[in-house]
Amino acid sequence: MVSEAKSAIISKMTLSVGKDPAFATDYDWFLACALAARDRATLRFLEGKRVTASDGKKRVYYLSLEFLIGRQLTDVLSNLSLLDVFRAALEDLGVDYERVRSAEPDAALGNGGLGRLAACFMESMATLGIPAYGYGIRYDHGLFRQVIYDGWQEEYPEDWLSFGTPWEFLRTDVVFNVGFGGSVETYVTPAGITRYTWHPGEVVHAVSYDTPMVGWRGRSVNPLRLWSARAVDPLRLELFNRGDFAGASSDQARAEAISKFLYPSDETPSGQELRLRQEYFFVSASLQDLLSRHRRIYGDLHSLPERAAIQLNDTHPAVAIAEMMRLLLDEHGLPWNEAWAITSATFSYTNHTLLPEALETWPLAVFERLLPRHLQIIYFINNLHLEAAKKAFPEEPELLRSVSIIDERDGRKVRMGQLAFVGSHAINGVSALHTDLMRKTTFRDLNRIYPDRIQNKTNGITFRRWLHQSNPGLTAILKEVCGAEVVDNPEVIERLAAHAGDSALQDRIRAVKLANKTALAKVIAERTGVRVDPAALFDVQIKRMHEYKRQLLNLLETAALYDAIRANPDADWTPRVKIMAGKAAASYVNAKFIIKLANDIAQVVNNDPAVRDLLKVVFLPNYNVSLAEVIIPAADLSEQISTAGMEASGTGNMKLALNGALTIGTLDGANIEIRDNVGNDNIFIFGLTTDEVSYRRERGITAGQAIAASPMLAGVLNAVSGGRFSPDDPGRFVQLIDGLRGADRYMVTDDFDSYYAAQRRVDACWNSGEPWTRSAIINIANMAWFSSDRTIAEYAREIWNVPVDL
Ligand code: NTF
Repeated sequence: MVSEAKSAIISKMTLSVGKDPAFATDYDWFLACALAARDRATLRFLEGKRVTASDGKKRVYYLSLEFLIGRQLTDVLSNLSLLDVFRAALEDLGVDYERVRSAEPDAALGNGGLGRLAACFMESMATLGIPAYGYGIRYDHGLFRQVIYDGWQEEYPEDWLSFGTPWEFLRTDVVFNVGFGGSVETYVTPAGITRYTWHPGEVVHAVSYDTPMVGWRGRSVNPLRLWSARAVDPLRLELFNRGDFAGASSDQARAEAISKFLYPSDETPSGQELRLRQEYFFVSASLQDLLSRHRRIYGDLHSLPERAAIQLNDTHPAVAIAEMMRLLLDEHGLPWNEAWAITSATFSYTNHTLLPEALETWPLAVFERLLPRHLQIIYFINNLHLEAAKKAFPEEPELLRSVSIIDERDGRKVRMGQLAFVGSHAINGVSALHTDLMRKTTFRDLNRIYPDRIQNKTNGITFRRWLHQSNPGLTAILKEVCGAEVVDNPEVIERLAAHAGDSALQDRIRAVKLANKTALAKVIAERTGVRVDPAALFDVQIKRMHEYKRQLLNLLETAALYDAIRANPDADWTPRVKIMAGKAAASYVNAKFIIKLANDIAQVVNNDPAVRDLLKVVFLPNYNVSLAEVIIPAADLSEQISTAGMEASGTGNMKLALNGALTIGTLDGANIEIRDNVGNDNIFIFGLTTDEVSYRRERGITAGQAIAASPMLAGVLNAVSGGRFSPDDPGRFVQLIDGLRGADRYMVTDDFDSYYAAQRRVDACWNSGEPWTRSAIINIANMAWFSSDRTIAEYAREIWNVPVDL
């Protein structure tokens, strides 16, 4: 096996990379290994496609504008059971696998939770043997690279594709035309039926690239099909010949802009026309592709719902509802009722956020200019939908306003959430609380009209990447204590619980954690210059920077703790390292100030000899999947402190608990289900509940009371806004802190005291040593349910109607 791998790698190095192994760089070795690994996935990949077609198996199509994959080499090798073989082969060649692995750039085609969930789901679908296609955009530039300069975030373009990627196959035969703009022609057939033809004013090509997604033990390999935009005519020769070189390629630039870059903000749509072009571009290509596949295999489109399930990952691909109708009506000549029955039986939609500002809408004028025929179809869908609503609730004209796909308030808009809901047979939230809030708030009225549509599918994470690959030390212990089958069946992790009090096991768990923390300490030193003690409590908050996620609450507590230590340096403090990482959308001013505050606090605290090693503060730049893989196994405490009701689920919370971090968190998103699984004694819950948050919001209760009631809070707000951490610019944080003194939309001040108290419970528990490790073990033992295999099995059974054995 090892010698086979060796010759495969050498052969790729020589004949595909074109390098003499003696002169190969780490990146060359990565390419050679990736190509050799891809070969081993490819046969399975082609076989899977053949079998699915010949057996008439139902396919799942996962439409997502984001796939946050990260590096793939270890994932692919490990899922093909080839990791040890390749490592040994490289060693024989005198090459270090770690360096080869690190040479791969992250595929960062996503912003955060939503995109990472899509990547975990692709892996789980392949693992469960579900025939699935992921459809998305092959962005030339993924999420920006974050550099921290003088404490401020700066954004630089990300370049994962500049040298190509060895994982993909270009499909020169799978190219579709995607139209924009133009006009709609109406005509009446001899049979008296009105028909419509769309004449787009502009057409671009969608070219496809397939990346094989390998399931655990290579059970199946599914394609991730990403579309790249190309101009139909790359050069306008008449302009070129006249010497107008820029003009000659302007069509090309306009077309290719579509797949140039990922929009870098989550939770707040950009509202830009280019974004709508991206959405429609990948949706249209994907639907044309899957319809042509269906027709090739089955002939008739009426059987689509039995053979295909299309999942909309949030509203970003929701225009698919209108595009499917257009294709069925205008291109395939189906009557409206049949087209609608096929569409709504095939689509389902996942909602990932209820933040009001995050719900996607498009001004009618923009929509009509870009997609005139789709707007007609949407009007038609809406008329029928409102008729049905009127019939069901004749006494409630108010209801029509809330369920309408067209928002009639200030400036008419198309609401993508309503469109996705109306066109789908199943709509799901991503945690129990979030789904409950969907029913009660945003989709309350739609839920009354279609009471059986909303269901819950609590998120999950793939244990292959987030446990086996990123934490081999812990995985080895689990195999020994729970049995080697643990890597196939996470449920047996539960066996660990019986040994939670075993001091030998506790010592081993602590030793693995310490080794992981030592590795992280090294990364921290390299990237920030700060030296931290691996024996200290590693307190971690890693996620996108957002006010609702309340990094600011964490930082205010840090500032308060710093003062408390200075005031009483000889008390029995718990040495802590506060570790924070995350990107802010480039235009999100407050989030960028919060990054600056983290860095300013770090400057002051880390250079104050009075606190010695009792407190260190670190902001790690450029948070991405690869950095997460180093931080998560090294965390002791997981910060999940969003305002209750605002974090739809969270998935970092699951990764951290699975790796033995205890959670300090609010009763929000999947934190609630984590608490239910690990038990109240093994988690630090604090803060307002969702009901208390809405009570305050309704009554307009603002920060004044909380500040008046808490001298510590008042003190820390004064310190930060008075320039204590920004002596070079004392007024720097006045506005940020004034936001808390005024509306305090995210109730940072209300939760401050309770958070501070919960942190002191954390200290006490940590100082007691043994109970901490016991709790960590109980956390690990009870996280099996959060495997994305479980989540995907639920989607398969309850939404897609696809057989699955789990
Ligand atoms: C995110 N939503 C939510 O904020 C997270 O709570 C959740 O865990 C993930 O989705 C996955 O479901 C988004 O990223 C977005 F874009 F919808 F706002």
